[in-house]
Amino acid sequence: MTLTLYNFPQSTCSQKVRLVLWEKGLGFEDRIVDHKRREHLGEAYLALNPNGVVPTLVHDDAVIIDSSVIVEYLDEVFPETPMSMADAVGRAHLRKWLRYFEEVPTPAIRVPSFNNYLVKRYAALSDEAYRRMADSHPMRKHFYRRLGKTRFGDAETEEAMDRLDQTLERMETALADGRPWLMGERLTIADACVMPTIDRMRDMGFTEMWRDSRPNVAAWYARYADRPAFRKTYYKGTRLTEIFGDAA
Ligand SMILES: N[C@@H](CCC(=O)N[C@@H](CS)C(=O)NCC(=O)O)C(=O)O
Repeated sequence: MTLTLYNFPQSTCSQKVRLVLWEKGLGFEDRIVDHKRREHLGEAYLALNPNGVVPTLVHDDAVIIDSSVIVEYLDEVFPETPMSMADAVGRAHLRKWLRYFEEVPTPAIRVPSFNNYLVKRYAALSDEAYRRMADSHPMRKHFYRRLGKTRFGDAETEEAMDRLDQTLERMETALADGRPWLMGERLTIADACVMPTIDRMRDMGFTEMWRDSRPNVAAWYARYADRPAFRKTYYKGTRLTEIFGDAA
């Protein structure tokens, strides 16, 4: 049995999957995709993942794409150390979190990440080269066009921060009454799917959004950060501040 994860060290979507692989004790080949060389947009990678994004999991001959799909797949195929719920109602509630994360915080976190750090990658490009870069993305063309080489507009930035704030508020409520994890006593893929967003916020200096005002979220972060799977996922070089230095 072989598992290969094509991923970027700093990508939140990749971090979701690494958290789950490590938590479940699954050995995998950590195949770093070379962003600088645009490997994720090359023919060989697009044959695996036509969306031109990471992560992609290859399990023996099966190619599985999309981080939330991958973590559900891993939990189904490798049921030891379960990270889902035993009953159908519990699984429905868990999936409700996954869909919410995909709809609300996952797109939102990209906005400050690009505004403050990732946009630096494109500063040296001419407008024409930037346009070509944007248009080469099968799934992110319009995203890069909106980013426009500098930053997203104020309205989009404010909306993103509001969405992140709502996510923290929902988490704070779900973690009330001493519940250690979003689904209660068990650490599930729901926790793994939102952790990279919260960790990215921490990395970008947004901790004041929960440090004093949302103690359940603060305790949840500290609890998760103490796990071996977390430390293995966030090895040196996986945070934006380590790569890009000060905010743009
Ligand atoms: N829905 C996809 C989204 C994946 C995604 O957006 N990946 C980003 C990194 S987090 C990416 O590969 N971006 C490539 C680029 O912007 O060039 C998933 O969850 O796997």
